[in-house]
Amino acid sequence: MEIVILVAVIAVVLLGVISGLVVSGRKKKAAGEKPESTQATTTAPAEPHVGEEATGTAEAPRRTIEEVGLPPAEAEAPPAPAPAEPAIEEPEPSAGRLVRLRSRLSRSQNTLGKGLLTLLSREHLDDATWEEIEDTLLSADVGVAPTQELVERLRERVRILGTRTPEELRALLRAELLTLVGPDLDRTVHTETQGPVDRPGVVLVVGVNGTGKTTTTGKLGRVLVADGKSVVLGAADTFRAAAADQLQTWGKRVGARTVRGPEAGDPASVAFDAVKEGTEEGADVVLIDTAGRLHTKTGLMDELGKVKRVVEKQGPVDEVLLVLDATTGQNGLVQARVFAEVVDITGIVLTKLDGTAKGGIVVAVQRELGVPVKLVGLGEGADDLAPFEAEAFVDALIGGE
Ligand SMILES: Nc1nc2c(ncn2[C@@H]2O[C@H](COP(=O)(O)OP(=O)(O)O)[C@@H](O)[C@H]2O)c(=O)[nH]1
Ligand SMILES: [Mg+2]
Repeated sequence: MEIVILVAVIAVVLLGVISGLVVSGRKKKAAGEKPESTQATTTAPAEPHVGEEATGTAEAPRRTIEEVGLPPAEAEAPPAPAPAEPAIEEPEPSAGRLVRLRSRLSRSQNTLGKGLLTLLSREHLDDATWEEIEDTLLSADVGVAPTQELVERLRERVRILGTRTPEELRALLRAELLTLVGPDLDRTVHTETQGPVDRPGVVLVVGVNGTGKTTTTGKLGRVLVADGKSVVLGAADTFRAAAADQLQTWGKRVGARTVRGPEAGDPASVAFDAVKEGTEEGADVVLIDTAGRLHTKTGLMDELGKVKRVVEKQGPVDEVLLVLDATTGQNGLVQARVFAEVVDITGIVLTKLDGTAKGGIVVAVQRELGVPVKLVGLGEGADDLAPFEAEAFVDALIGGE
């Protein structure tokens, strides 16, 4: 019996010794510099084959457990900062942007001014030349009625002028184009509440998908923040989650909060909530981005009309901006007409004027709607939205100085 107990004790002691050895072996492996090379400790270092990198670890002098420093404990490291929120940007002020961005405009535009000046400089301005002038204006999207008016006035003034120097012609054309564009129209974007009520100004942004509504809403938010205003964005384009994300991204960059609803939710209720929350938190302006599906006119009418009506339960909408892609020319005018029937447009934003758009569209769309162009988009950059200035625009049309 005692022998049995003795054998058992010996077995237990032996087991303990063996397991102790195994554990210390493992520790050494774990402390090795290259865990992937631990095989080298159990198998003879293989000769590297041709093309293989010799790891060298097998030759490295063994270190004792005391020599091996503990790997820096991750738990002790200061908690990694949450994925860094991008720093809030300080957008540049919007004053004078059109002058600064004029070169973008003139890239595609000044063919109009140059073409007209060349034609007007001809020795004999016969009917054929006047027709050419008319065609030049029409192909620059100026529109039929404004073109005829301009040609008539130019004919009259050139006749009175008699002989004409290039400088005189340039001044004459500049003055007439300016009259056409409307130097005295009120192009203020109304972002302030009318009247004594203390609530945010409300701006509704409408237009066909792809024209640049969300981008414009984001850029306008930046302009307002640069002017020291607090802005709340309403993502009332609820048809695609991506649309709300896109708006939210714009907002985050300048510290403007975005109110959004469930995907496929009711756009009008998101718009309502945005104004309500903006009012509660004392924001200066609420900008509401909408969806612009133009499947059916009645569908659009129902939806946009409802958005506006629902927002108006809390007070009037101060500005309704229609966003038009300037490169779509006459097509844009057709869209403009449809939208104008649905909501009272108070201002036009012409986007993509930096591209192949023709400047005449400014004249045509103002005529069509009787509403001024208030802002122009001159690129995809965050600060590429400029307040429209008639003089700077006409100078860009005529080109050079
Ligand atoms: N070149 C240029 N691209 C623009 C301008 N405004 C918007 N875009 C681009 O047009 C595309 C559609 O814009 P988005 O705001 O999503 O249109 P939405 O569907 O009306 O909301 C995007 O790729 C924008 O970057 C502009 O002024 N110039
Ligand atoms: Mg959009």
